[in-house]
Amino acid sequence: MANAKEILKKKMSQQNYEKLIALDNEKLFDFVADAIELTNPASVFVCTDKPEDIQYIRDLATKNGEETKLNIKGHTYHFDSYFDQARDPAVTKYLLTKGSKLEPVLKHIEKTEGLKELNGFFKDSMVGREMLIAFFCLGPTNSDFSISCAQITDSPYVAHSESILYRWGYEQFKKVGSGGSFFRFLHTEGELEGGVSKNVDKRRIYMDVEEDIVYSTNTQYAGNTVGLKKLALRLAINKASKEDWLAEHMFIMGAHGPNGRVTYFTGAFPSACGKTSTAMIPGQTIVGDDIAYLRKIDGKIKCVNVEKGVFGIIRDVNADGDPEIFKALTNPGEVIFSNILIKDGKPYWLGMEEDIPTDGVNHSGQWQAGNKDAKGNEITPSHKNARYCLNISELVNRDPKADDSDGVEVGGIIYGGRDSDTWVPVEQALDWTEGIVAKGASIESETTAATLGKEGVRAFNIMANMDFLALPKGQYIQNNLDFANDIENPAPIFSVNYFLRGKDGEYLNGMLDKKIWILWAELRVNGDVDAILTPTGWIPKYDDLAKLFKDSLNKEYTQADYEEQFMTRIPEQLAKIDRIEKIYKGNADTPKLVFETFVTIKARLKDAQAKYGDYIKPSQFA
Ligand code: SPV
Ligand code: MN
Repeated sequence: MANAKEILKKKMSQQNYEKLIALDNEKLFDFVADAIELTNPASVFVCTDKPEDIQYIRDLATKNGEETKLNIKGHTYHFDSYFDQARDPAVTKYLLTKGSKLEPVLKHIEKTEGLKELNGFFKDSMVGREMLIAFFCLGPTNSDFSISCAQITDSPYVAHSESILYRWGYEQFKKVGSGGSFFRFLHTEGELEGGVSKNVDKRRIYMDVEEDIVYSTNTQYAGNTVGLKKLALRLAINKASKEDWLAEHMFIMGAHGPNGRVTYFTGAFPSACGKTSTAMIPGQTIVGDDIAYLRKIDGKIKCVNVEKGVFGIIRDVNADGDPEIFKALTNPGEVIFSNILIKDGKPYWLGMEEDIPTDGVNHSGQWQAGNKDAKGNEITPSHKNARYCLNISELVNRDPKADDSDGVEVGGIIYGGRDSDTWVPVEQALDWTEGIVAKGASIESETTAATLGKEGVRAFNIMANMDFLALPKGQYIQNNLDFANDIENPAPIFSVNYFLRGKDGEYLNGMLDKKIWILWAELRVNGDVDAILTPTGWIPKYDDLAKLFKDSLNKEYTQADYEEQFMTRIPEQLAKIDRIEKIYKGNADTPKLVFETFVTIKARLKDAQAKYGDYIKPSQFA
């Protein structure tokens, strides 16, 4: 656009104009000028990395009512509309030009049509409001991993959340150079009623992977609006595929082994399946809890946390189960609570293990115990997907390398899901290929409140990244398989399952047992313990687990518990592989190696079945 600068000058104060112009990037100027023309804001604010600019955003969020201060210093809360409580896959689509190769595999809308629809929603959407332009960096700044981002939004809550969750990126943006590549996000919360998006039926989240732009409208829920989170993950998966690295829905944590040894693990689980609590296991250290980039550097797999904060599920966070987070949530520091119950300036949530008042204010408005919604469903005091947003630097268990621009070396990779009857609590895949195919690419999980729709339905979720795949599944698996090609000793891959149930339907493990599985994996990675070979991988020996339970949790772990938990369940394993194979057979570009791997594992399972029967104790393999 030839006159972008004129448009900017007309709408912006001298000071804000100068902040933008200092970035010397025509593509950015065009993006902003187009957005100004379309949305017609009353004013424009450019946020640099200066603390006073970030403070301006914070203050604006409370001034415009999107956030309200709580009793504890630095704490605020925010409500999303009753109908805007989770990511909405139904209206999250890719903008694709007709004939694009991605059409058959991605939920999409034709680009011209989609842009036209968006224009209708964005047109004059910021009249009377201040447009915020903020810059952040995905991954640490000054790093091979860094991706610069420009976010335009009329929601100070969104910009404030981003300032907690992402490294500030105004200075980093100067490195993009004139016209270079960066991610762009345009968001409007649309018309508001009582401070929340009114027209959530017109919520749209459209992504353009050709231009690296995401548009989001008529929604406030962070998973739909915070551009750098799951929206950028989709752009990054696409970019990574072209550049031979990986963008994953993974935590990163430091597992602390004997003699001060720290081994880093990345792990992918579907939403609300224990990813954050694994990153937060007591006695270990957290690098990140949600999104990781993995790159090969000097023959090693390195990873970084894309974020610097946690947007975590608050349900069941309490002093016993999650002491570090609970401490941060109950002491001064910067925290945004969303969709919890408020009474007398104090937040309450399900599972906090304190008495919850029988009335207060929540995402439904004035609330009383027993209230029902229009569909007759009981309204819980806090929403099941209610969240907290805080900076990892608020946590005492932050890993010292959390912001290291070189990343940390991946010692092991973990895949898990909500599985009541098949996988054992922890198991090491025989090699990289089996890890990628039979663990990561075979994740199934019972659905949760993190996305709209029915809960508790078993759903296939490749690498826990299914919701965010911006490329064909087969190509994504191939990228994962190929990733280790030129690595001498690729990190061992493990599966975990925290949700195994016994015959009576009760969970077989306690919340804290995950610590043992991770510490066992740490010992395995470093060659400190032997394991038992089963048809699906290596499982722990009883004595090693008993020692870990005793030393780390001061718990007696019985042989009987071990045998039930680590039993190989042949019929369930075979049925699972059949389900997964069927999915991949219906997928045009599945690599042959996927099917070959399943054939091999099935043959091993059937051999074992012929020898030992359907349900096999670990000792029978030993
Ligand atoms: C998830 O649902 O996986 C999250 C929260 O991490 S969201 O921002 O909604 O993606
Ligand atoms: Mn997530």
